[in-house]
Amino acid sequence: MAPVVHGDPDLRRVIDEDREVDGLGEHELVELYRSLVLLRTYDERSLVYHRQGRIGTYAIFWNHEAMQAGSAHALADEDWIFPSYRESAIGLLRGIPAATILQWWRGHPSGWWNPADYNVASICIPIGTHVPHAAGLAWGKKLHGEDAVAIAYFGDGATSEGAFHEGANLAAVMGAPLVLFCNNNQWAISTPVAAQTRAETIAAKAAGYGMPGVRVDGGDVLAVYEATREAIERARAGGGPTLIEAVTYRSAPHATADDPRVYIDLARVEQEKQNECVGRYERYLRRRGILHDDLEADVKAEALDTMKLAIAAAEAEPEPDVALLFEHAYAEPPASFAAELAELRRILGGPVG
Ligand SMILES: Cc1ncc(C[n+]2csc(CCOP(=O)(O)OP(=O)(O)O)c2C)c(N)n1
Ligand SMILES: [Mg+2]
Repeated sequence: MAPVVHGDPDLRRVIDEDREVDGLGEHELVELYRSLVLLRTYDERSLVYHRQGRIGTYAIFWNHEAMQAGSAHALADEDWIFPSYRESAIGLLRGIPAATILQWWRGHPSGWWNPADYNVASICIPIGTHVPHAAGLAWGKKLHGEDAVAIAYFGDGATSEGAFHEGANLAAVMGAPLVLFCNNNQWAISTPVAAQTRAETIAAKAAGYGMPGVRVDGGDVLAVYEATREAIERARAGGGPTLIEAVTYRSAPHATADDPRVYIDLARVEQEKQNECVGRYERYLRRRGILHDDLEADVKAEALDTMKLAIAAAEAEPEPDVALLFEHAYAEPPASFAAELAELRRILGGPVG
């Protein structure tokens, strides 16, 4: 696949064309900015918390915020979100407390939520396995005569998985109200997208399922919003699923356990950083006279406060009992479990029993 460069005519853009988006007034534009900044702050603080040993391995989503906020803002409250690990914090935009998501990355049981409370499914680590879940939920909503739409987020690598194919095909055949949102950051850990598929684009795969496929600049929050809104409207009107390919270039390590310097194009990363999605939107808002220094400072301070309170709340929760490791797998646990739990307690210095 040829590298995506500025001015690529295939990619939908709004910011670089200095267009306006119908239906987005000043209030909505500022709310979108708040969401972008909240996600950026969550991500940057999480990297620090990881380095400080306060959360576990973390999947960085720096410069993926425009794809997440832009698409999430196009949804109605009744619509369902199916995130992958890359969108771990997208639930913030649905009111899930930041402390809950931090607890998820800490492996704490309070890091799980009831999906029906927020219409946000569990964060999916196995690549692509949530695509059939989203297709099934969307189809179910249609069968019940409900208006809700589902959106499933996944990466370029996920489109090589059987689960992606099964979910996309099922959704198309059943006319399920689903948006398949691919963040094409051009890497699946160290596998480049050119080694992932012979298809010219990810969006081109949509033809094989008989659904529309659209390509959008993944660093342009407004273009992502506009493309997703169209896909959602089509789905809600009975037009079935759409595959959206949002194109970007991964400009951070895959996760905190990765060192991409041995495989990534560092010059390209530098180029991406110069044009990262939050700054790009800020410049757009400033050109339109909507953003000024005071507002920017307020929004950033608010997001930082949210994170400070969240990590404090997460760390204030008592450690879960280690017995949890042995629970919920068997109706009748094997006899060896009792001995193993006792040994674990002895090693950890806790109460025996
Ligand atoms: C079924 C499955 N196979 C392998 C892995 C290991 N794995 C974790 S992330 C990843 C790369 C996924 O790349 P992509 O779909 O492009 O998403 P990105 O991480 O770039 O957002 C792989 C192979 C996994 N989590 N699940
Ligand atoms: Mg990828």
